[in-house]
Amino acid sequence: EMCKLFGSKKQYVYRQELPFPMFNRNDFSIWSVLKNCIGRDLSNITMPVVFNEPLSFLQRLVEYMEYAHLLTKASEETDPIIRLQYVSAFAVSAVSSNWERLGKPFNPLLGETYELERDDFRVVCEQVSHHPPISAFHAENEHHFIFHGSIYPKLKFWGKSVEIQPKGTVSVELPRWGEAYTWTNVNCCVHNIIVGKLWIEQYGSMEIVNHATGHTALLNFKPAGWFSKDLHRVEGFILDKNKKKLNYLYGKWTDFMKVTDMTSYEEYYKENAHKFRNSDAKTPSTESPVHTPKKVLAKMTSFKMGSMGSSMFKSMSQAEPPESPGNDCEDGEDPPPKCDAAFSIDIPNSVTLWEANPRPERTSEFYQFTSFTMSLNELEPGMESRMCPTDSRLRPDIRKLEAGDLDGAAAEKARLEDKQREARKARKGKKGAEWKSRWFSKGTNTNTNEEDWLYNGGYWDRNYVYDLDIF
Ligand code: CLR
Repeated sequence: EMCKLFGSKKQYVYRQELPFPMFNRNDFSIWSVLKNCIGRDLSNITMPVVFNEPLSFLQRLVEYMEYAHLLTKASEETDPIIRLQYVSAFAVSAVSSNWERLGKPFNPLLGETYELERDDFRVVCEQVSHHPPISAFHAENEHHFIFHGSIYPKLKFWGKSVEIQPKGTVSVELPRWGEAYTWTNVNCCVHNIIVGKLWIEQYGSMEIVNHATGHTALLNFKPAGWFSKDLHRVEGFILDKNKKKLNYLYGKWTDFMKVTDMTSYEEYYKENAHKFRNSDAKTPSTESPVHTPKKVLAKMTSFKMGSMGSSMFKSMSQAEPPESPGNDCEDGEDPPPKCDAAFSIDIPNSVTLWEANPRPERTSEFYQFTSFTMSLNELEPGMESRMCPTDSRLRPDIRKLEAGDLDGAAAEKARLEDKQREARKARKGKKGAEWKSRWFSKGTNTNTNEEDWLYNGGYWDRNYVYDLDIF
């Protein structure tokens, strides 16, 4: 079941701003909320609304689609190596909107849905599980691609940082070529929970597999480490099924991806070895997040924040150097590394696969949203009458935060979460009342043999007659 494209939408200009700028968070301490959660899974923790951004996590997932045209491009290429280059560029572009995004999206309610129709794709999402929180999505383009997956974001608090592991596989299918590609997104880390400026990092390796041909793209999202040269950098290779390197891919997840041939790559690094020397010598490990030594943690938890300034933490942990080398300086604050603008990698014979759109003018007043993100909670004309009644756009708490009503948002959020708890209680022990997702079913991803949530179809028939009342 593929979609009809909607020519009529072409005229519509999506909003570039939100109705109300975000609140200043300086008077609120994330640490005071999280200090009792060290080592715990934060996936379902309730935080004050001031730390939220006016989006549901389902909408945040649809940010994967901003550069969906790259999948159409992939489908239009006749060479499987070039197709994989574009799919890889898409995989990187899909996480580009996370740059400087430090708001927490609202946890979707069980049964919440979200849809988005654009000229070149349409996508439907559903919150299919609450414990653990799992969000499933299915996007399609009539001629070119299907993109689907289910994500369980696992948040772990390590003291100084929150590490986020987006568990779950995502898949791209190119029906024209009978190909399926799969990968898992890299982890991200929010630094400086206790003191300093929050900043976000994505790091680790990502393997994109073409299951039909055995080609893979092996990408490394580099940790910022101590050298600004590596900040946001992604690099890797396209390999054939015998692991022979065919192309070199490089770029930044915030910015662009390029590809070049192996000869140009080898020559460039030979000739420019001096430029890379120090970062080769001391690249910190990518394996573990920023762990705070146990001794320091023990002190921190028994320590009362508030009257005493946060600088106390700094001197305290400085007095207690880590026993083992971690991946940072362990002095309580990791300043967000600055990008070395003078440093660039420009390899001859490169082709640009993807370039990020500039952020809109007033992005910093609006949660650092991209232009695409600005429109995700927009009620487009005529939408209300055709929309599914469980759509995220109808959530009153998100709508209130967007409109600048912080107290109203907090009250609505509490009400909705309460309502969800009551509904769960009412189902408990009742035969035949078990929760059942509507648009997705639990199944096996035939490419990876892992558990996945697969689209049942039917959403776009727009026959929304059921009595689910979650708002
Ligand atoms: C990153 C890209 C992945 C999917 C994914 C899952 C969870 C998201 C994460 C992304 C981005 C960062 C995120 C996280 C959930 C909470 C966290 C939004 C989209 C925010 C930044 C945490 C803020 C709260 C702390 C400051 C305490 O493919």
